[in-house]
Amino acid sequence: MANSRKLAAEPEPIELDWTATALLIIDMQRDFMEPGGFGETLGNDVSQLARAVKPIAAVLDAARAAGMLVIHTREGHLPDLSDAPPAKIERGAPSLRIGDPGPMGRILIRGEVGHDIIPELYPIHGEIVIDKPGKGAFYATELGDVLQHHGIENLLVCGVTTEVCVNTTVREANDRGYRCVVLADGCASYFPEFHEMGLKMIKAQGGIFGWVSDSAAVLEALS
Ligand code: TIU
Repeated sequence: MANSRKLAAEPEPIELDWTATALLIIDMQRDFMEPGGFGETLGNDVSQLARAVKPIAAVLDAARAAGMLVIHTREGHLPDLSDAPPAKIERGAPSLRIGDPGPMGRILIRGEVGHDIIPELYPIHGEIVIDKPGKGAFYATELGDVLQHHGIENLLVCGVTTEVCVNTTVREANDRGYRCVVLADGCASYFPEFHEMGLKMIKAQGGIFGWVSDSAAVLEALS
């Protein structure tokens, strides 16, 4: 395979054609990462997610240097909430619901400060940003068309949270035929035990949904 490199991963190393591989960074938004956003209003300790930022930044730098396709996603809704199902808005007992005004603007609404990507990982010119209304990045988005257009077969996946939007997206991608390698230290959850089990679910049964690797392995493979 031209341009292929072996990446250390579980349940086994994987040979990837880097020209057909994209870095997919899931929902590294202020609404999930910082106090006053959607994550905190759900009752979560947002400081649990900070550990993923540096590993993602290192991989993002390497991917940019290698000319790899970089795709960022953002979960959120239109200001009129027409793409937010009542079942999603009504769920649970958050202190602020989707669309309510919070300290970083309206909760999980496109165009608000809280909806945007954290400064450390901010997209640069030429990188793709996919706005998604759901947990999975394929549902009601152009992601499938974008990947097909760029000839992508493999995804390096990182972001938050491990068991929600990362897991949902990896399952969607796996069913669409993409090889998904999830970067363990580039993901995080508000619940450390869900992070651990979320990764185990992906790589169990011979890699039933994909592979699990880490930032150091990607940096090594790209060097
Ligand atoms: N609540 C939670 O863990 N996650 C989400 O609502 N969205 C994402 O994971 N991005």
